[in-house]
Amino acid sequence: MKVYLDGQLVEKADAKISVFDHGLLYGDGIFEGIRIYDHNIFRLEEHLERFEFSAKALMLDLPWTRQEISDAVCETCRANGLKDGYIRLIATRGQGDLGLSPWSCPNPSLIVIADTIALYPPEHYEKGLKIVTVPTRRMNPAALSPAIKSLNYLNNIMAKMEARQFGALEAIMLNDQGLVAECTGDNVFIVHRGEILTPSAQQGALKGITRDSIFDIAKGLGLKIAEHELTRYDIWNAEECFLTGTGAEVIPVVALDGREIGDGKPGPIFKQILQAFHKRVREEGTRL
Ligand code: PXG
Repeated sequence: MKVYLDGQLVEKADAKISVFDHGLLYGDGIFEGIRIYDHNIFRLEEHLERFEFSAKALMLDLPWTRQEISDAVCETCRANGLKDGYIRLIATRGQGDLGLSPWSCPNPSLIVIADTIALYPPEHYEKGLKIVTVPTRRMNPAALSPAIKSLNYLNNIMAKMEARQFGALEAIMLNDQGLVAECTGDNVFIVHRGEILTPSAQQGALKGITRDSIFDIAKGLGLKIAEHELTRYDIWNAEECFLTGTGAEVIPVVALDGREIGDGKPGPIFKQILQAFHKRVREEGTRL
């Protein structure tokens, strides 16, 4: 496997970063997870835009143009003959002195890994996930904006570990007001009286790119969809529930905290959305 590292394609074993990189020392850096389907990179422009927004929020000046980053992503996929898979794009603050100050890091590093990812075992896509609510709350935006896809994902990692302690593969994270925000790396949707509802960014949801595409798909199918505050009560009373994310794609949820959702099986709206999603990812995208 070839990894893109600061302008060069190097062997995986040689793809190394300094221990003085502030990405390692402080989690000071940003990332994107991107999918490629049949040589089409799904919503690359949207991922590059969000990457730039994350950088701006961290005052991380990217010394590469959008086109240069896009070229690096495409070049890495081509070099690895990647047809279907997962691309991890990373910018670190770069090598510097000890101490938080980012000003000692003159050169950010750009990394692209083109590989595969499987977030959940395949049977859960058929039968549905049983998830739990965890005590770890989604980051309060007053402390650190959860919209930043930074290299510090400890908030979500804590939630993921708690889910596992409770025997589940995924967790509902509430925001500091107790409203449903999202899962550890996925956005959450419910179906209520036939309408698809999902929390807004204000309620702590990441503006997911898969989430965005679900809005387009639902509108195309003539289904009602809206952002809405959700509590656990709303999930208990939902007809259906599903999660979306680049890694997870679209996956049904059939139980929360030991309670069945709807009839405890993946629902008809989920199935409609999933089918349209699979079609769309092969049709749209940046062709390699
Ligand atoms: N919420 C959070 C906190 C995320 O990190 C999503 C929602 C879904 O957004 P997208 O744009 O992917 O639809 C994410 C995305 C991983 C992994 O390695 C994490 C994400 C994406 C892909 C893989 O666990 N996070």
